[in-house]
Amino acid sequence: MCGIFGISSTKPISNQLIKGLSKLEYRGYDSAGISGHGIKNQLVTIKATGPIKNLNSKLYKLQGITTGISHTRWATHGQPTLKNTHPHLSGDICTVHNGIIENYMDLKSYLKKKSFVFKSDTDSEVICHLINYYFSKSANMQSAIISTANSLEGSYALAAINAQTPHTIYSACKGSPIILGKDVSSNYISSDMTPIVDHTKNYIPMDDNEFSEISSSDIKIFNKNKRVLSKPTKVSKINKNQASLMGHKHFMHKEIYEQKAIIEDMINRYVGKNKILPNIFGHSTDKLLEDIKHIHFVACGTSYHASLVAKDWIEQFTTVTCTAEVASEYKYKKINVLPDTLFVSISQSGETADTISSLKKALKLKYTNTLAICNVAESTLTRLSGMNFLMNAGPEISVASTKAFTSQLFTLLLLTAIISRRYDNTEKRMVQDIRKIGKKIEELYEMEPEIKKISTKFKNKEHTLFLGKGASYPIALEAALKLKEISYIHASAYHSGELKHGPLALVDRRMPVVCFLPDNHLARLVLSNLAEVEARQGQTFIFTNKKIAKNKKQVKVIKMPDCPDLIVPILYIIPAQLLSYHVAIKKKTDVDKPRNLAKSVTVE
Ligand code: F1P
Repeated sequence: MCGIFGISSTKPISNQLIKGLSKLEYRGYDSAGISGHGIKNQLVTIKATGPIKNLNSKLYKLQGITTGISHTRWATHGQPTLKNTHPHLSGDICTVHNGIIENYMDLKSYLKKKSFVFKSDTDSEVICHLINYYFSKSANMQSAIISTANSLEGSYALAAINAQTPHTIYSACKGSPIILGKDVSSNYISSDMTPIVDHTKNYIPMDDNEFSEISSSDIKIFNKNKRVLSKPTKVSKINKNQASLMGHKHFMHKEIYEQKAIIEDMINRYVGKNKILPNIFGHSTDKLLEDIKHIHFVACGTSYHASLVAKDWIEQFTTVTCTAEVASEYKYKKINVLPDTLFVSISQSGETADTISSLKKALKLKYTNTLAICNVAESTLTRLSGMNFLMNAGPEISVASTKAFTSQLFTLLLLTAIISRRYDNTEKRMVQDIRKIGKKIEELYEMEPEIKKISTKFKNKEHTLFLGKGASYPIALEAALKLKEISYIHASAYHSGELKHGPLALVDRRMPVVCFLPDNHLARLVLSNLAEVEARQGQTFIFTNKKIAKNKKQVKVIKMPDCPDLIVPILYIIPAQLLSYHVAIKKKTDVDKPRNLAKSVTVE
């Protein structure tokens, strides 16, 4: 979603701003703009709808600027048009904003009465006029930004420049992140580390209700009382080369193919001969996990699907009870927390607004502790959570999550094994199964040519059904989500036993039905459900092993390698990811940046 990037330097920065904006592209956006101090410090602004490269023809206007702010906008209030594109301008002040201003209508009518003229339909424009209004009273930008923040309800990460106070970028944040990058003769402001690591690894994350003022030589952070805060500078672990295609056509394809190495690396780091290594979730966490009786999982989208698999695993192998909630629901629900309950949030980005506000709510409840399973070290979620587990899967650029999902599953498998330690030999048996994952993934990659062929059958479809049972049901949900996200084909997932309670009405010879059918104690039941589909001539595509495939000659079977049931969810999703990828390629969609979607969903 929206991204902010700004630089104050001693050298010209327009090309660096464009490059930085491109690094934020993966978050999702539909228009972009840049403002900077031009000749005699007057503000110069360029804007374009569509891809960032549309700014290139206007870039000459920013030649020589040394301080500027830029923005990628993902439309919420107002269409993706030029007038709604940030930066917004009011008098001598320019602003960019991420988040949602909930009281913008009230503020707008107040400002209109004070003769401010609104040019956009956005909620964000009020910020610019408010700063201008307060600056006209105090002639002090710090005071103006603090008064503006005091008037705003909702979430914001904002950056501002003022023609009257050149070479300085001001910012404030609440509920939406801002990271400040620190270098020798340049300083940076950004929504995340991705554009900053090209220049420096030194950074300071801003916390809610903090304000900052950066110039090429200085970073000042202060609170609402203008008290200057001394915050430590951190060193980022992000490697700038991780975010390149490495010969693949799309990031999604590259990320699917990274899964084997990521999991093998996690095995090396966390799995001993017969046991998971001690305290992998942090200091003294094994003791904490030994006493846990309940877990509340909270996440969104793909991460939520991972939590559903974890619920199945943990309840199957231990006596710990679990709930898995979508974060946007958890926030608004009455939550009963029993003694010895652990709160677990799961998020690739660590910046998903709903997940962050759920964690904030959880921190006020009587949980034993909070654990965040995340892929981004310097994220808001990891900063707030009591315990953290970093998956270290490397930056995931494709909006449709793949390697983050299997890394989440792997982490949750480790969690299951640690909890199962209380019972006889369970952990040892699990470790033996876990050690097989890497090799099995290798076999899955060999299926790509076959999957590519099958994808032709989906290309012209408008609807598909996905079926699963037990831990394969969340895999059906995730496979359906992948197809929807990147090929725009409607896909619904059902527990296979639920078919006869409604969805069967949709099945005829035109309906593709994809079924995940691992060879386990549930297979017999799923086969009966499939018989109901076949009787109505639905086109079945069954992911199963050789043994079951033998009796299914009349339908399309995609043969999966034999594997222990425990690791089925991690393995079965990978060919489904490849299937969605190839359908999307055939439909010529924008695989890595599907329409209307964002990688970091920073609004609630
Ligand atoms: C949650 C999520 C992703 C999805 C997309 C939008 O993000 O739903 O699963 O692929 O990128 O956001 P996160 O909390 O896991 O970062």
